[in-house]
Amino acid sequence: MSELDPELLKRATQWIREADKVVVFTGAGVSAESGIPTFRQAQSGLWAKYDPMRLATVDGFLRDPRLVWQWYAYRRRLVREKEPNPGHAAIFELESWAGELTVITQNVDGLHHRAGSARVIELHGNITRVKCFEGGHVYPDWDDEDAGGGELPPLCEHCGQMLRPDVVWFGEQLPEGALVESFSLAGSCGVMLVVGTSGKVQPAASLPVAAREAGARVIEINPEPSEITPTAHFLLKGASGEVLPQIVRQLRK
Ligand code: BV8
Repeated sequence: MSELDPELLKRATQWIREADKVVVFTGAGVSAESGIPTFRQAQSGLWAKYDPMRLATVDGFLRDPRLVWQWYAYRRRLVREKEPNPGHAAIFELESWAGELTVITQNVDGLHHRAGSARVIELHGNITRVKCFEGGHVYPDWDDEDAGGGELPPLCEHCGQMLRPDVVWFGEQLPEGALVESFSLAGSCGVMLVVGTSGKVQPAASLPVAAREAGARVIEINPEPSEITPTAHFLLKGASGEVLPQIVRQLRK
């Protein structure tokens, strides 16, 4: 385990203690230690030859609905087999020390909910929820086994349209309410922890900038520098499943 600079660790815990409102903004890196590949890691196996950026679009789905549906069914199975990791658990535990803590996540795997976090804003939707193509009918907690071996994608039982994952694809607007609430929290929090994101996807990646501009203390947790690093007060260089538990241990002292 990489030991963190004790000075930075102390500063992080002091800032968290002093903050009335803390936001933890997460990306795919926080789920890496759960065994869920990050968005930009090369896909493995069957999916290695596909580019997520092309599959996670309306055009990609319309071009080959069956393929895109199967990609998401594969990812739903993967997510259901995996568990939250010590990083998710530490974020849940931070709720005991921070005034009001909200998780704003770009991830669609639902692991923050499963780790017990009380307030989670899912900016890009949730892969275990599906909806009909026009979006009117939603099927929470979709089970691919129940769908049986029928045509893929399945059709909506209410309107007959193709079903699709209830996630935000590239080129699609983020859920209005989630976005407004997230920028309001960024503009009013005392501390924003930015965990496991490359900072490449907009508008989510503008949240740390909004927080810094509004006077928040911004701390990044990532094994590598990212596009967020210039915006952060400092980077705690390491895996979130190792760094976050060290912060919680320090807070317990
Ligand atoms: C929008 C759901 C308005 C799907 C996702 C041209 C046309 C249209 C739009 C655009 C355009 N140019 C730019 C845009 C905007 C576009 C965008 O940002 N493109 C980028 C890529 C150039 N954004 C959009 O389209 C958004 N909508 O703008 O609407 C609009 C509408 C029409 C026209 C114009 C504008 C919608 C974006 C949402 C896309 N959906 N997910 C699915 O999952 O299938 S985003 C997807 O990427 C995931 O949610 C993922 O979380 C997210 C961001 O990536 P990261 O989380 O940062 O993951 P990444 O792999 O990149 O990085 C992992 C990091 O973890 C690394 O830094 C690594 O070092 C670190 N790490 C690794 N291990 C660990 C770790 N950290 C800690 N611990 C570890 N152990």
